[in-house]
Amino acid sequence: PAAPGTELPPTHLGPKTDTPLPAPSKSFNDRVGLLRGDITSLVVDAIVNAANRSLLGGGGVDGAIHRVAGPELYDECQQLGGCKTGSAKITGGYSLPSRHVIHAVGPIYNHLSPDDSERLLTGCYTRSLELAVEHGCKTIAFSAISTGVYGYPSREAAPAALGAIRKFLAGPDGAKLDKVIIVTFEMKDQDAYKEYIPLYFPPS
Ligand code: AR6
Repeated sequence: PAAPGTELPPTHLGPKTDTPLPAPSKSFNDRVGLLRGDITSLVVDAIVNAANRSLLGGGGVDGAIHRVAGPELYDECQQLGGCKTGSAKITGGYSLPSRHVIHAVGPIYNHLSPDDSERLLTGCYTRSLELAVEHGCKTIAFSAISTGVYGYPSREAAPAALGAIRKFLAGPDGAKLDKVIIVTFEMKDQDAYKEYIPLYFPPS
């Protein structure tokens, strides 16, 4: 069993319906957790969507989030005027159990140099964390931005994401967040995070 204090707080996570949510696999310290499952079922202050520049929906996790949130999410997204790659915008969560959705636009891996991709992916994580704090969020759950249709290799995306999260948590606003949850869907991303989380967030 995990050491006391390393479990995800049960009040912050739970299935929306009676579909069982997989148990948190492991939390590597008290503020960063890894979970494999459907991000649309999480009861958190904000979930982070892997969107595109139009912010008007699509496939993958974006499609799943819009399906569960309902048409009001699309209506709000239409007012936002899109979003630049490497940045993010925030909306309400509507019929989702999460209070907000942060729509981050990751890089399309093959369109850019690895350095530019990394800079833009890092920007998605940093901007999402800033937006969460600006809106009073204490708990935030990230999808594995760009690792699906956008083709970012999971073993390169995980360290970029973790580096940005660690830098933010160590920075001036880091204490404002109680929990950052990384939500994976496919084993390749779960495996990458299992490998890298202990390096970026060593167990205390
Ligand atoms: N919960 C959590 N993660 C999920 C879920 C889910 N329900 N469904 C998929 N994933 P992708 P991208 C994971 O392709 O690569 C869309 O069409 C998935 O396994 O959704 O950033 C947008 O509109 C992967 O690890 O996003 C854009 O056009 C991760 O979510 C484009 O795809 C991201 O995969 C963005 O591509």
